[in-house]
Amino acid sequence: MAWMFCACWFLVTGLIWFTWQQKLRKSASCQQEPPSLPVLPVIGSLLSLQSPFPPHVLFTQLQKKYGHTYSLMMGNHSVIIVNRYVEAKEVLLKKGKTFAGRPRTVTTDVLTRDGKDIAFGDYSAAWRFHRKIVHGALCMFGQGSASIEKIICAEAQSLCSILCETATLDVSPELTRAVTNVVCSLCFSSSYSRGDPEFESMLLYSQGIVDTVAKDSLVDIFPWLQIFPNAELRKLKHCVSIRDKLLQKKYDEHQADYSDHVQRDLLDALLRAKRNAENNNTADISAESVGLSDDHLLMTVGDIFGAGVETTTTVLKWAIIYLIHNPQVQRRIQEELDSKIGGHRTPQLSDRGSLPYLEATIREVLRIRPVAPLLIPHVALTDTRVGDFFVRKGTRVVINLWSLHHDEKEWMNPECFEPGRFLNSEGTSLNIPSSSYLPFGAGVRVCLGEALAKMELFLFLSWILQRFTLSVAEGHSMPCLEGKFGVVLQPVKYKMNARPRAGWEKHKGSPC
Ligand code: PLO
Repeated sequence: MAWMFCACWFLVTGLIWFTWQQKLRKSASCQQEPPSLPVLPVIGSLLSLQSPFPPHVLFTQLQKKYGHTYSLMMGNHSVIIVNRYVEAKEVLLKKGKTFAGRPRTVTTDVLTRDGKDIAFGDYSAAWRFHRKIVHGALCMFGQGSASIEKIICAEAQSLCSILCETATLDVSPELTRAVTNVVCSLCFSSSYSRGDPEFESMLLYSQGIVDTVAKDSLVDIFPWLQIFPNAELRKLKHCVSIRDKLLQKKYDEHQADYSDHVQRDLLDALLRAKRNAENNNTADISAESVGLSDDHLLMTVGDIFGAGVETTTTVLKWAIIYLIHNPQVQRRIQEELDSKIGGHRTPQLSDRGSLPYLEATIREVLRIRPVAPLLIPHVALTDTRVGDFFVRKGTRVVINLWSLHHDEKEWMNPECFEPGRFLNSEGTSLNIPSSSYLPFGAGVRVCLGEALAKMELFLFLSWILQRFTLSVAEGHSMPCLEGKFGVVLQPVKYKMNARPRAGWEKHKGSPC
């Protein structure tokens, strides 16, 4: 009896203390804080987040009750959800540096050796230096480089040959291989052929990581849960260890035959930056202090490799799904390809300006199914404001890109797939009809691979649609339009049919 009394007493005083603390916090700031979802001690707002819908959809719906900017508690972390572009741009662009922090979570720490990468690493001088180097290296080997176009086209050619051989297939592994080979050439000057066991193992570990990392699982909200057996965390650690072995192997090979005189790829460029920093040790910047330790380099290459593969493959899969659902869009792209390129040569990057409908379709795919619908959470590095609301230092800020891209005030029928919305009324030139569109994020943490991704999307889709008409595989249902929520919004597996277009064989004498 006595212990029950004690427990009740603790519970009641605990609750009173908690409510009082919350009130104190609010009144101390004397500032208007965003409306908040109900908060309970320990679990925070978890009960209000129970929903059959994925988080980005739930956060969009919650606006009706709490307004476009509201707050909630994830365990003991305060989180602000931003659903409108005005505030999103304030966070990402106007106050980009103030909001450039990243939260540390259990799963991202496992993936990145405690944030020693660029995507999940916290903001610091070392981070800025590191990012600058990667940006420079990507510029050198990526955008604008004729060789990257050649590499993408070679992969597009080999993908088309496979589509010819096997008309009906789950295209996902082949798309992934094509995209992986582009990133592999860029990072490591290597590529995978069909059935390569290293590639098969990469497919498995990468999916394992996407399934388990950075999706606000309980262990990320309550880190103390790590002390209990946790199957997801075990799977993540296993997949990360396989990935790390692969990265380490590439790293060792590159170090073994590194030369100051030739820069074969991005890893060489990073190694050179590291060596330069080491040689400059007389100055007060050491390789370690500027964030170029072996760990940092490995994790950054892991970022570029992981992001380069998972994001572009995901967009290509969504593009194919929407083309299957909208054969009229597919026909119009093909008409454009026929009239602007014809059947005597294959598409190239310089055709981008003359294929506005295809470009508009790519933009629409990125709008309707953004790769990362909640981006990666930001953290306020000082006390600041979003709109009229006060934001305390350390608050996490989630930009709900899904809300921005489906905002009815900004987009007519946002649920409809309508590439024409990105064209002028004559359909001849491209535009961006609303500011509520940020598929690659914005500001200090904007996606580093945007230019490369756009080149790949354009070339792969134009090559495929010049030769094939895509439809649902016979006997299968239409591919699902709902995504599987995770660090990237992946489509559910589907089977498609690729039918060579009439007349293609006549003109070409190529594999089809
Ligand atoms: C994808 C699985 C890989 O094995 C590891 C990896 C590294 C970088 C991550 C990427 C994953 C998912 C997409 C991310 C990217 C960094 C930036 C990108 C999160 C987890 C996005 C969309 O922001």
